[in-house]
Amino acid sequence: ANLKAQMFQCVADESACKGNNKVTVVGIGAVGMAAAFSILAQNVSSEIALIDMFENKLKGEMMDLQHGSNFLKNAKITSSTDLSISAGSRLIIITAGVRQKEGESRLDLVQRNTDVLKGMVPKLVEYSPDTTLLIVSNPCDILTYVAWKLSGLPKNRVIGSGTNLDSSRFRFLLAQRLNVGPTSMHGWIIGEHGDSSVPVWSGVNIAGIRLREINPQAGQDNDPENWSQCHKDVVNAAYEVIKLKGYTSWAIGLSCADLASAIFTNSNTVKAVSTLVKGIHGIDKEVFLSLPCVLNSNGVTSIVKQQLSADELAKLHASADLMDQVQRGITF
Ligand code: 6V0
Repeated sequence: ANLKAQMFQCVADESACKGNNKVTVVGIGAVGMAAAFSILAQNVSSEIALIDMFENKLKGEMMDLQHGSNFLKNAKITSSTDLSISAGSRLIIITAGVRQKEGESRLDLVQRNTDVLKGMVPKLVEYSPDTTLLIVSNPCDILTYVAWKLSGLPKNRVIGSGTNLDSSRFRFLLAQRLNVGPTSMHGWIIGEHGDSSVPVWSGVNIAGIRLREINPQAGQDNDPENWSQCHKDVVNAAYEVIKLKGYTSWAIGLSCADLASAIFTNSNTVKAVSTLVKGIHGIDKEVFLSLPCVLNSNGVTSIVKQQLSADELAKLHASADLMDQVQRGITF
């Protein structure tokens, strides 16, 4: 008998042990690895599978994380170029595909990344019929729509990471100006994760005091304090970071862990994620955009009906029209 057999008396089948919070991260580039690392470091999941097409890089990343296991909470970490490694996932985070080069917009990536999804989404769902899909690859909202169509999953279980990240950037920038912690700064960016995103200035507040109560022009062009710069900086954020370091990773990785945590803990936390918005706020197009959503183990179960100003509503509709127009141009 080998050492293991001498040391342990087996009393039940080990292979029957299955955690119920398995995450698969597809695409282990800058974003996928930041998501995987955030999930592991924050103890969001006890089992994580990594998938990519580059075998060596994949093995290297897996080993590097495994070697940190002693500083984590014993999560199981696996990897493969074969999609079957994802079997039984409760959450699949898709970050595979091409990213923006300097000066490229998110929408420039649409057909290339649609083709990437075509090759994987149906198979991933076959291996994990009960999964929730979290789409991160850009253009995030369009690809969430594509993934929904390809997957056959109910709309509540196909989510785009959307403006959870943009809202975090917004809160950070506002909070810096007022010298409060970013989590005490309440403000939402809705609509497209991209150039047409909509800041809901009418609701931006600290401790229930809306900025607009004090400065009715906050967020408008005629505001002498130029608060609208905070949203302009949000829209420009990815372009700026890409210019400086080549890609964005940490903030989106943390955003993924934040969403995964809301799903696994069944927390009903309200997050700005991309969801099917047809029928909400008068939108009649079959498009995905971010709105504040109640997120739990069944994905998105409710959408918060914010009281939007006429201007915010018009901008949201413009986002919806743009998504619809781009969707008509893609083939899948
Ligand atoms: P990256 O570092 O180039 O990584 C992409 C990874 O995907 C690479 O490792 C590829 O090998 C892999 N890949 C590509 N095709 C396949 C395939 N068919 N099967 C398996 N693996 C594949 O890019 P990065 O990680 O920087 O960005 C990934 C995607 O996320 C891009 O589309 C970005 O635009 C997007 N982002 C989305 C954000 C959001 O907020 N939604 C934020 C940042 C980036």
